[in-house]
Amino acid sequence: MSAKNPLGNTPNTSANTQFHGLDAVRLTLPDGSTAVISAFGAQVLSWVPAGGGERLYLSPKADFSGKAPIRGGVPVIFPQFAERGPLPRHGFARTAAWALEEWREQPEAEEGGFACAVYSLQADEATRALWPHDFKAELTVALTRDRLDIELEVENPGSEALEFTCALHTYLRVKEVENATLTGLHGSRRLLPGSQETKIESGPELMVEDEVDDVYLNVPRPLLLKDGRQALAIASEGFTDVVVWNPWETKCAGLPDMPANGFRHMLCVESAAVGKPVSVAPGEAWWGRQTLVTLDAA
Ligand code: TA6
Repeated sequence: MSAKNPLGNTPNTSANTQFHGLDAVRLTLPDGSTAVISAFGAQVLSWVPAGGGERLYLSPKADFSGKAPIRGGVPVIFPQFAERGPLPRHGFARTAAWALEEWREQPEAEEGGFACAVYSLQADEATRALWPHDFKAELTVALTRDRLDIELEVENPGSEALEFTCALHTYLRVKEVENATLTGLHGSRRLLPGSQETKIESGPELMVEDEVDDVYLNVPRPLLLKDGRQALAIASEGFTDVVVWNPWETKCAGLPDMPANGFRHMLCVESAAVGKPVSVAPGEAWWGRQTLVTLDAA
């Protein structure tokens, strides 16, 4: 699909492209930072900040057929998180063909430039068959030197309140998950598996040494993921909750689109609205944003 690009398409700048056979946009800044977003799922599949390496985990066994969810990057989970409702697991947005509305770049902007892409998805026969509601969703991905912003906006064009759960299911790449630490969740309430009860997280930092699949409610502050010399700040706006997931060895072995040791190189830290579904009044809109910023040691 071609979309508006007011600045034209010149070498070493952003471009419509193909990624593993899928229509995609590659955002590129003069400082070398890049991000790739596929129209299938409006899924960010790669993010390389200036002077650094890949920061998202994309499984080498991911399915790019355009018929199944892609394992890695940042799947957009909407309008249902996991199995919290009657829809297919994690809803339909991650397997939908989103429309590329626009992409643009301002390479001359201050601090190394700016590029962004905007995708949209609206109710059609297929979504109404699963979820009988009108909606218009927009996913905006903005790249600057050391920062990636991903924003999901959902409008309610209908005449009744629109309720949903959602997440940006971000697969962060780590060198070795057992050496990574995640700070910022202390004092937040963690939902106990299979119940509505919660427990206050008391540890100052989270280390992953086994399977983890936890929902933290109303997380009030940005998180920090440290992984050797790499560090990443993870901030959310609009999304109240955070989900942390690593399948560990046994569950990973049961995932046909993951290599056996894949769990060692990923940690999902998801900005989510899960504990309390989002409710959007007729004619109104909701948005949530996840911001990733590299703070790597020089
Ligand atoms: O967000 C965590 C989670 O809901 C886990 O329970 C885990 O199964 C993961 O998502 C991946 O789900 P998927 O359907 O992509 O295999």
